[in-house]
Amino acid sequence: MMRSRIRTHTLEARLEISGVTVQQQRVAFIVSNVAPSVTITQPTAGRSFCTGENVIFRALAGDTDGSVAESGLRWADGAATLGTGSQLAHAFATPGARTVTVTATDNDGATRTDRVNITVSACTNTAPTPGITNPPDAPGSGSDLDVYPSTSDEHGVYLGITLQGTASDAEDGPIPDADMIWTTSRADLQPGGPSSGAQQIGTGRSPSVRLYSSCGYPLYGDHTITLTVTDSAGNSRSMNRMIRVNTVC
Ligand SMILES: [Ca+2]
Ligand SMILES: [Ca+2]
Repeated sequence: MMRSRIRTHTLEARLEISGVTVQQQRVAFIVSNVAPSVTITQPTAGRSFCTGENVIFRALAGDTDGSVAESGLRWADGAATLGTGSQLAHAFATPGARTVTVTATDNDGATRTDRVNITVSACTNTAPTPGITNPPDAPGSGSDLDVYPSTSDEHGVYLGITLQGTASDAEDGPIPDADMIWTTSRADLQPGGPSSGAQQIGTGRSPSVRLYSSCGYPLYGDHTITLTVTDSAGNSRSMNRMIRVNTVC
């Protein structure tokens, strides 16, 4: 959903001879303001949560001819405002299907909205809790990690990183490494696996991975890294980090 704004400007031309105006013309023209972009990066669509559980919402916004302030990102559940900012924690009190929207408003008042559908249930066996300690969270910035690596191999420029995660569950205790799955959103950049969408890059608490980059605009090497942990009852939860792997093209 997008709403743009236009601004009207007036250009005036005047021909004067010896201080006397002999011709004068005004031209009105319209400059459009490009609407901002906004994408919900967390949670992924279709996820289910328990009542009373803190759900972390994250969004990435941009504007090619202006800017979107933190206060310009407004989260809502239907008509009810949940809060503002690029990251928001909210616990739903009642079960049911929810469509959560985030609306980005740029410095000229144009808006764009993204939405995510989630389900809130009254859980009996609670879901496990994932955590990512490397890279650490950097709320408010475009990426949690933004690097220009000098390492490369036959597949291109890559960042070598040891991801660090945690996972615990109220009923199970620590989650086994095999039930901690790491993926990247950029299968198109990674060797092997599928050519688009998400690709698994590791398992466990500290997988060492290579994240590749690209010269292709506008995505470059923007990886959304997701840790998904699953308990013995089949409940799963995810957490994301944004890693930008730049390359000089
Ligand atoms: Ca704009
Ligand atoms: Ca559990």
